[in-house]
Amino acid sequence: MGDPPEPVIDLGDAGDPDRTVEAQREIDYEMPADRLDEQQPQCPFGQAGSCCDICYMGPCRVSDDDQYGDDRGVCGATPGTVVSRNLYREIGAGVSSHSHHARESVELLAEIAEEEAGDFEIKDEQKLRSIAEDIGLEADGDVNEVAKAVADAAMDDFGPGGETLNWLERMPDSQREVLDEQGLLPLSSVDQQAARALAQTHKGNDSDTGHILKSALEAGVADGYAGLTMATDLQDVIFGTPSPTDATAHLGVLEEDQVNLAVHGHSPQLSEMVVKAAEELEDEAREVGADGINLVGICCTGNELAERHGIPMAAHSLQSELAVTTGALDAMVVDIQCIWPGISDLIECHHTRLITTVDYVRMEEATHIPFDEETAMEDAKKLVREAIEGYQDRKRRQKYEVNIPDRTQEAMVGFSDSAILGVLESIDPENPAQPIVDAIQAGQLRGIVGIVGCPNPKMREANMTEKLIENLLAADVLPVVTGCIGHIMAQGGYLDPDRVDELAGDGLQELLYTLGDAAGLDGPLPPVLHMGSCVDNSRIGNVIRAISEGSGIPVQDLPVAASAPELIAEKAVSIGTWALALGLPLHTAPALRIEASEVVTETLTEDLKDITGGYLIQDGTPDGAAEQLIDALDERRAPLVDADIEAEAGTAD
Ligand code: BF8
Repeated sequence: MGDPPEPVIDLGDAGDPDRTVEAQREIDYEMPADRLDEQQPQCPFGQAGSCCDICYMGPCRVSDDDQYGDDRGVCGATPGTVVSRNLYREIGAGVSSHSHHARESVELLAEIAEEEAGDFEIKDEQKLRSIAEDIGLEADGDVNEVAKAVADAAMDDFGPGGETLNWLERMPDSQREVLDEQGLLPLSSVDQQAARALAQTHKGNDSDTGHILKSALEAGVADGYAGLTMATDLQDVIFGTPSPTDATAHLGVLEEDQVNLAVHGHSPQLSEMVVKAAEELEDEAREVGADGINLVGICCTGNELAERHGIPMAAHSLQSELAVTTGALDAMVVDIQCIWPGISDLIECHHTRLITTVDYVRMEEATHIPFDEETAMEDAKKLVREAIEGYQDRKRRQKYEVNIPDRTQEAMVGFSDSAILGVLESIDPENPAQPIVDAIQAGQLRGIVGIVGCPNPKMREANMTEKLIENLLAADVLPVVTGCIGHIMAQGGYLDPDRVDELAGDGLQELLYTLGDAAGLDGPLPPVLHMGSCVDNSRIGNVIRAISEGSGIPVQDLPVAASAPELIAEKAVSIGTWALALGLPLHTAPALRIEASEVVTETLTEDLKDITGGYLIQDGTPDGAAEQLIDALDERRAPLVDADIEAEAGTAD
């Protein structure tokens, strides 16, 4: 690490003169940004959330604002009904995706406990025991028995279960009490909660805007705990809890003379086994003339592999097609979520082998090789061998020149909640929350913002994420990032400790040096902390919980906020809803699709403050968003600083 990187240029920009992009144009394949242009003007009714297409009397356009439609649908639905119903459906899709993801880890843990999981094992026994304790189970004793009890409790959260989700025990106490008082705790089965989103919003069911929004919030809470937190918890138990490690980012990590194999998606079950298989088959690659196997990660799988193994982070999801256009990628193995269908078209013109592995995720033009936990190593080897054959194809009949961009950037990744709390604990072993509270009261730290989510071609050209984060850093706000934002940050050099002096305000600089020292680094922590994949947003929730419970300050009084500055996915909307339920100010860009309803807009931007403490900020500019987020942090910070001044005055008396 060291030299500042070149100015951030995004390979997804239509105007980018990058050679790889030129290669893409040669084959007359459109870039995401080109396709976005083709879609202009995009439907204003859809963007305002006014379009109701859930029955065949429509589609209707229903809005409080004349420009987006009439004031009633054919069935008499109001703008509030239509907008809240649309939003709830998005959240329902998000909670379905995340809880399904979590469930796979639950099933795997159950198999490990029964010693039926072949090549998988428990890597972090301590974390297993601490989860068991946290959710009220017996944490001592035989490790397989504890694992079985934890897996059973997790599986309960998918079935009829008890009164509420077991995993809600992982929520900060103060906020769980708030939600309980407000009647906002989710159903005891996350599967039911996801199905409820569809049943409740079917034509002719719930039309009460307030009630629909309440259910939507509950679904967000279910996502936060029986989706994100459960997934991260069990993944850490099975694959190990990340700690700070170095990784290299950007498409330049591809190697012309090696077998290049990209794993793309979200599930560590698959990618972790591919790591082992690639190590075992290194000789087979050499036998066909390659210098070795170069395993790289794309999107959240990229984050998962980087944070646990330092494996190169080749691309965020918006750059996944570009990885193929380099002509150097021999196989792309995908599992679940965020896999762009455009890749299918693209591989018709390239030697790259596109392989799907999960039954419910298929792609035209892809080969399907099922990945099964019971035959995991065997399956993973098949995948690696596909890549080795792909390499041979490339060397035999490369139609397009290999064109790997000359761009790489070093990054420090892997700041799991345990790693961060460990650093704080080394400063104050009695109370790890105290160093953060002290830094807030001393004016070193203005607040923390979790910056999460995706790279959206609508916002990429403006470098929305980078500029927002630069504004926050300069104002002594610490950004912690996950998901594809992690890739954007890694590629832009924001995860490089050497850039602290350049990017962070004076107070934050001091804090990062103190923390770096406590972490035993030879310098500061990086200006932006990479906390993992999108399910690892739960790690941000865990740090907030530890600070809140350790300091006795309720979550909604802490100067902490969330932002999805380039939101794309329904999953990101449900994560944002969880943040609102957790009591955080939440910024999104593009704006959530609620403009057509004054009631929904007012509820989420204002009224919610008195219900959960959270509220929505919508701003599509990095300066405006930063200003609003900083104002939100200052509003929460002021009473803490005043309390400190009063305490000091009291001591002086
Ligand atoms: O779950 S950040 S584009 S890869 S949705 Fe998808 Fe968005 Fe990337 Fe990970 Ni998250």
